[in-house]
Amino acid sequence: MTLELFKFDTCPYCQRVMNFIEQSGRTDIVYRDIHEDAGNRETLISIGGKEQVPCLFIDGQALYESMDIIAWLQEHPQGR
Ligand SMILES: N[C@@H](CCC(=O)N[C@@H](CS)C(=O)NCC(=O)O)C(=O)O
Repeated sequence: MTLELFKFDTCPYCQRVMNFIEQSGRTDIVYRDIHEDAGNRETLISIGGKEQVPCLFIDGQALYESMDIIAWLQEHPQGR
């Protein structure tokens, strides 16, 4: 399963998700910063349909909303 988190670092909702990821110790999520790389922003908009972050791509499918992302990650621990 491929997990990619579209984010930027000063976004408090992104921080919430990234803090959760860090605390849970999981290492299976690739970060895609939309401010550091315009290509990431374009990918987010073209696939997700809007520029909002955080957005977790789960095998290329977009999941928005920080609390929904955290809930999904809790339900899908790394390596299971
Ligand atoms: N309810 C959302 C709020 C996310 C949000 O407002 N993100 C801001 C950045 S801090 C954003 O992407 N704004 C641009 C937009 O919504 O198009 C969440 O919890 O994830």
